[in-house]
Amino acid sequence: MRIDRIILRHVSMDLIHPFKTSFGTMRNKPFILVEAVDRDGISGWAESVAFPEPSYNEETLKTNWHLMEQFLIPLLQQSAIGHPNEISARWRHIRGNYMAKSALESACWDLYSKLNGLTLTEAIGGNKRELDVGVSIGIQASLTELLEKIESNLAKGYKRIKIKIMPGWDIDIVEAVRLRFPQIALMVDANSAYSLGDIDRLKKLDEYGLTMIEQPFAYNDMVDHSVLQKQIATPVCLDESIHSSEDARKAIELGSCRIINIKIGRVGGIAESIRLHDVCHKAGIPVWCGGMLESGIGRAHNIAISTLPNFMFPGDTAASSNYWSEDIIEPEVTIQDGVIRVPERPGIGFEPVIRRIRDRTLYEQVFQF
Ligand code: OSB
Ligand code: MG
Repeated sequence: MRIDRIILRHVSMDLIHPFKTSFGTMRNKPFILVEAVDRDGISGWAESVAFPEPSYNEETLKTNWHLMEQFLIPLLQQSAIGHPNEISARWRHIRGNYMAKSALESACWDLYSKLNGLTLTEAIGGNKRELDVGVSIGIQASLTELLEKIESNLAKGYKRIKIKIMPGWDIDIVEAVRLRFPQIALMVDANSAYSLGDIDRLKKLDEYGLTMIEQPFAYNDMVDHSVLQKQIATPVCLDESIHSSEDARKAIELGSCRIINIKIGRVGGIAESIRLHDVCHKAGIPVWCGGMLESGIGRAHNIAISTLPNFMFPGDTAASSNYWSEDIIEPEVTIQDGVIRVPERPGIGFEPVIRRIRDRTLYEQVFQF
């Protein structure tokens, strides 16, 4: 792969509905779009999933830009890249900053796939043609609104409902949802809103037949999660706490979880996501694909990674229309009867629409190779 230039764009998209989690409310989604252009003018695309504030993890849109500009892009400029699997070795000495690394690496995966006439799914080694899809529903202003939202998402076909919880919006809410929808696949995500002192409260969630409880404790904890997992039957799923295949190995050894949510950005890229997937597969720990309110471009990468065999639950890979009045790709991501058809065209399989991207771009910078 001979990269001619990398273009970073600060893009901002308005969400149709505000999305509230235990750490805050998002009304729009500013993010960095990465375009890696090769010498023949072919482009590989990806996005950084870092938010503007360091609330989900310590990264932000600006720290990602800084890392890419000052450290990561210069490392890519040093010499030609063979296979995208080689990329993470170039920045082995740079700690953390997973989302910044992932955005550049993922754009190279798309470019590599296109240059070799492969779908990203084929390049990754995935083999599913269709994926079951779930939806993540933020904290609502009232229980009535939550129940309505669940109802409309079930009508759209989503195969699993995830609701966000936090202290004061948890047991009673889950009980009411269960009463109204006794049979649905239901799970909760706390985004680290609890601590070990809340363990008795969390144990009550065991009564509602939840598919899993995602990240109840601190974003950097594995020990307290293992205490909880030993006391409940519902699987604990780790999200924020896992940044690598090594983290997964340790969490599994400690018994901190029975399921892991993989987000490509959180673990530093596609190559590391595959390694993490493989570690979990060997250990009998199923994984599934989380989401970060991505545009269609990030969503396309999520679809491709979800085709690996140990992705065993519907992902948070909802349709474009769940987030945006107009996405920046053609065709948009659609679901039918709760299923996404994996695209069959080269690379990410969706075409970025330059005009729509330009309309939403606040700032851009070109790095000539
Ligand atoms: O923890 O999975 C999460 C959104 C923002 C930040 C963190 C999370 C989420 C979601 C939404 O759950 C997933 C999506 O629909 O993209
Ligand atoms: Mg989560």
